[in-house]
Amino acid sequence: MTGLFPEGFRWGAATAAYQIEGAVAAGGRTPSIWDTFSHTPGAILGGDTGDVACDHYHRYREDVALMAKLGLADYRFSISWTRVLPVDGRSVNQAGLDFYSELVDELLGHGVRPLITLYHWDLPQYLQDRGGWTNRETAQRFADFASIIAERLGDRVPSFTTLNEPWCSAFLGHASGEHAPGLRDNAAAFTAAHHLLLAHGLGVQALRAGLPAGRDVSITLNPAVIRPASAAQQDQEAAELADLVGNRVFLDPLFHARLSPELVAATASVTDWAFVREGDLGLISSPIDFLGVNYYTPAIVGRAPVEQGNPWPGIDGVFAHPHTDPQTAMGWQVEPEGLTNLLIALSHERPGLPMVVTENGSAYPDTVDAHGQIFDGERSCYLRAHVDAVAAAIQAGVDVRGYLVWSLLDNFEWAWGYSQRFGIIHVDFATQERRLKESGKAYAQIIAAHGLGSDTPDSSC
Ligand code: IFM
Repeated sequence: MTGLFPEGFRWGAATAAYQIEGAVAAGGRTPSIWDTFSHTPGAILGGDTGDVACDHYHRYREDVALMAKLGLADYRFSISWTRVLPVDGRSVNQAGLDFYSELVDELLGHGVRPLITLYHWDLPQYLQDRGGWTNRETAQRFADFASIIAERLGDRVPSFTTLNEPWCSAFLGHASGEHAPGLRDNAAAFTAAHHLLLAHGLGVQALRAGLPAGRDVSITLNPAVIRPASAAQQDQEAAELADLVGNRVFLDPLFHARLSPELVAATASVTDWAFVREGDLGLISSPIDFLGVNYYTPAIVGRAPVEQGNPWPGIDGVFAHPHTDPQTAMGWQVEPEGLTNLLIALSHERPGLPMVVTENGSAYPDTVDAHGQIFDGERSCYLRAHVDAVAAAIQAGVDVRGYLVWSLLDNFEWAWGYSQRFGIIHVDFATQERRLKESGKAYAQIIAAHGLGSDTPDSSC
């Protein structure tokens, strides 16, 4: 497909602070919940931590030069909250701000537009010590943080995202315990989900108040593309429940200023939703400029537990089933049409709201050959197929404004540690050497052709 991407469509790449920065004690930074969690024995595969990660904190100039070489128009990164507010959430740490300010200048100097995500999961540990996202006060603290970033970086940064994938923060962090802070408490997960949304709403207000005119404000979700494991009634029911807990929990407050009555009924034995106060839903549904959409794979769910299937976080009696081939190294089914369908469905959810694919990518076990080359054909194929899927959504009339590949660099993949490589740039974690993978070259061609042009052959896909 070619010629299907509108003129202003933007190509980029995404990362997150804890996954790449390292330098966890540099410049006055203090621990976040991910520092604590990754140092908890048994929490992370191989005992890995983000202590060093890609050492991007010290190597950002090299990384920005690579972005420019790829031809990226946009670079989405997140801010480490405890670099900027290391102690009490109020005294600003100039050294932390300087790092991001210099990064922004470096990007602009290379013609790459900086897109900031305020919260990509690394809550200050000092806030977790007071209840974290189960404490309503955390939402206000987030808004304070948003004001500071708007004031200090808003002069040069055109686009701000409040939260990345609040489903993961709420449900992987508080229900399944796979992510920091590692709780297994369904009630806490719903409380956290609401306070994250409240943080978003207060954050939107703070950003609008502190930013110059013309800046974009958004949130990034990872809506679940859910399919029942079979046509059986009980699996259909499982899919409906997973949709409530995976999607409606965020979409209804954000886009319809209401709680889903079906969700409230389905969770009646877990929570009474008393943490939702008057005025909250109005704040949460504050207008945004675009919706960030992250997509990797569909979710197949059923009522019966299956071998290698995990319980669906947040609700009892629903199980995620293992995926069928083709799969990535994460065991995630490759299904590009899931992205097309998701974008179409979201365009009906909130007609007129533009979207940006803020993350999409794949992990494969790369090898570096004797010449230092990484032939990651599967990743290139995944990339092409998903770019095509975005083109199909645009052709169907969806207003998609950009595509950001996950990820720029191989990095710390949360509970999976360094075992999973998502980068289009290979990182040797022993030497920190960066090498452009074949998929990186393929992406550079896609960017140069503004889509899948004739100079981006399908190779062996
Ligand atoms: O690495 C993560 C990222 O931090 C959030 N979205 C999904 C990616 C792959 O798991």
